[in-house]
Amino acid sequence: MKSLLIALLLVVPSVGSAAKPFSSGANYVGTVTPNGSSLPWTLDHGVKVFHLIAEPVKKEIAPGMVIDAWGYNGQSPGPTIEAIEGDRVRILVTNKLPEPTSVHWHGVILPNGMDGVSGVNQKWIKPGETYAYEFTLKQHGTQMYHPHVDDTTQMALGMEGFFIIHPKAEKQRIDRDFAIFLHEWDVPPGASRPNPATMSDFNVFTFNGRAYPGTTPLLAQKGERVRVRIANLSMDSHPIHIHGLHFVETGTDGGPIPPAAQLPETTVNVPPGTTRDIEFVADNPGDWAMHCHKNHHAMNQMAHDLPNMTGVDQQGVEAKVRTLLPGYMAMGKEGMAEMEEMHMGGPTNTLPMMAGEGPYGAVGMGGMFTLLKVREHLDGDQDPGWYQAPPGTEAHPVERP
Ligand SMILES: [Cu+2]
Repeated sequence: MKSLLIALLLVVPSVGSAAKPFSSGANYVGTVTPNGSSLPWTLDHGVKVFHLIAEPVKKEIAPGMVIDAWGYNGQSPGPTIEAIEGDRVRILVTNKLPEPTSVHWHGVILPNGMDGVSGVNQKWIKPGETYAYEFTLKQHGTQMYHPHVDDTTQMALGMEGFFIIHPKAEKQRIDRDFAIFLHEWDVPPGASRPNPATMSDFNVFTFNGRAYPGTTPLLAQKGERVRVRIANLSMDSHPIHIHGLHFVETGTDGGPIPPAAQLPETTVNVPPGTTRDIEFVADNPGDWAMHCHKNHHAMNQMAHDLPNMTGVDQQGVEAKVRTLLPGYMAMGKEGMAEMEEMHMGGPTNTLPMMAGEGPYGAVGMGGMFTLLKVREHLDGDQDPGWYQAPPGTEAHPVERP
């Protein structure tokens, strides 16, 4: 009986689960979207049916800050769509927004009428309506989905997601497959609604809608081959840097990069409107920083719009300002590192510019920052905690320089 049940479970097409929807029996691992999930599907006469619901979303950026975003199925970015090259897919899109929308399948080769540009390929999906998109996947790689109605508002508020098409069989063994969507927001300190009119002055930078210390680390076991897919529909490019190892860029939303053209790199620039796939062997145990290398993008809100006090002697000013603003603190003369340990109170619903606590003290980061944790052994998806450096392998103070 038990074996019959197991046989049935293997045969019956399963609804995708959040963690690894396609891992059983397939020639590849399912994609993990840290702080997100994959979209479940059902099978209708051989067609994989997905259902996206465009709707307002309460999104926690990190503990202490929730914004009023727009997204899909309660998430921003929306859930990751995973399918296989050759699949016939039907994607139902229900509009629960206060305005019309549509969905464009960025980089997917499909019939013109399925491309989702309102006015050009279809009518608006009005509030309350559901549209069906249906096409056969003729490629594999990392694609995206996003609206093509009122693009600036809808994407600025967080409407976007991965559309990952797995190959029928991976040419290269991949042990872990991660997907990270980049986004930048302008949320005035104390507010909860991002400003969609902002063109260049953003103050909240996120990996899958989370800013450090709200980002979940990426885990890998020593020797595993890891792929990270990175997508960007924001207004700026984001050079994403990983410490402790070298990687190669293996694909874009235009398809795989031939091996002869794969440059070794430590930073991959992800311009707006593109995806980048990188691969590496996790051969160096430790807690490795992974972050945007535009330094202000690895900081939170309060780092922005500050007067430049570096080197300014503020003696005497503090007392004078305190008569107007009780509790005012002069700072910044010797740089801003003191902020890392200060845990200052800001307006409510605002993230401190530098945050996080590590085994050696304040981490002092924010925004697009997370950790890649490489270990000899992992216990499933469980966070292994902080890396314990072997004795004699840490930087240390010395008596006589
Ligand atoms: Cu950046």
